[in-house]
Parts: sequence; C-alpha cells; structure tokens
Amino acid sequence: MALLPILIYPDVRLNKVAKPVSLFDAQLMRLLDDMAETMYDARGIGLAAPQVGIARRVIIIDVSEERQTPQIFINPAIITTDGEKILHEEGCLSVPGIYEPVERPAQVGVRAQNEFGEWFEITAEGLMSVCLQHEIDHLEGKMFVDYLSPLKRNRIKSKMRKEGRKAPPSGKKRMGVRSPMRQR
Ligand code: K1U
Ligand code: ZN
Repeated sequence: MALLPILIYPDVRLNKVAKPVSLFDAQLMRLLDDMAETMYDARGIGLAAPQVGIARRVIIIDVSEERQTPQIFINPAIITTDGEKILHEEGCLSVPGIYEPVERPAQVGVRAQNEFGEWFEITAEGLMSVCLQHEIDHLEGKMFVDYLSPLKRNRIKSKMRKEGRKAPPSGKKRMGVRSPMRQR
C-alpha cells in the first residue's frame, strides 16, 4: 500500500470529469488500497480518485467510528433524492482547513458497483448522504466551494494559493502536490 499525494484546490485537475471504470482488475484493487490508506492517514471520511490525480469514477467513504473498512463506490450515480434539504458543514481534504455550510438534499439513493463489478443500491441520510454527494461531485469536477458565493470562493482560492507558495520545497510527502496550480 502507498500514500498518494492529495491535489490541493485550485489545481485544475480537480475540475476534470472522471471517466467510468470498465476493468475490475488488480490495478483497480491497488488503487482502492492506496486510496484507503491515504484517506485514513489524512483523517478524512471520504476520498475520490480525482483528488489523487486519477480521473476515474471511484470513491471510498468511511463514516464509521471504527474506521477500518471503507465503503467502495465505483461508477456511482444518484438515482433518487428527497425533497427535503439539509444544511451541513463540509470540509475537503483538497481544501485543507476550510469548513463551510452547504445545502443539499437530505436523503439520496445511489447505484454503484463494488470492487468486483457487481451492482448494488443504497439509500443514505445524514453524514453518509452529505459525504456521498460531496464525493460524487468530485467525479464531475465539482468542489464544495463551488456552492459558496463568488466572494467566499475567491477568498478561499487566494488563501490556498498563498499557503501553496509558503510550503517548503521538500519535507512532508504531501507538500509536493501543491503544484502545478493554474488560473481557472
Ligand atoms: O472529499 C474529501 O476531501 C473528504 C471530505 C469528505 C467530507 C467531509 C465533511 C462533509 C462532507 C464531505 C473529508 O473527509 S474532510 C475531513 C473532515 O472534514 C471530516 C472528518 C471527519 C468528520 C467530519 C469531517
Ligand atoms: Zn472533497
């Protein structure tokens, strides 16, 4: 298993639409293992493949207390939402240190494949529902900051760019992934 570098907003690779997975092979298993190690190391509750520079429709989530077994969603699609909306504070491993409330449907139904290519469906609410919607957005190149006002988003963008420039050139593994950053 390996720790993967997490791309930091506003890296343009975070805005790409991810491609569907068609091969359920050893390479995919390796990616899932590496993503799990990376998510747990970063103390996240979810991670999408585009956040580690892989433009494929793969997400993992673990909202459990035990934090041992990630739930895997490959080629996920939201198939139902309920009318009720909830406002929930969101964070993102690609936007470190920023937490903002985002309004989303309270409950979602999701269809996805597991690591063996078998289809399943779940209905989620609460943190699981918020996290699923947040991670599926990553597959569409959409970030939670895209739901904020342009003023807030631009402030966050400037802060991330400034912190990216401050980061030392060597040292911790993750620092190297702050470049390349380009204007959107
Ligand atoms: O996509 C990601 O970067 C993961 C992100 C998922 C997420 C968190 C909160 C709301 C929606 C989606 C994170 O895990 S950020 C880490 C974090 O903020 C957190 C960790 C544990 C509990 C709650 C939040
Ligand atoms: Zn995120």
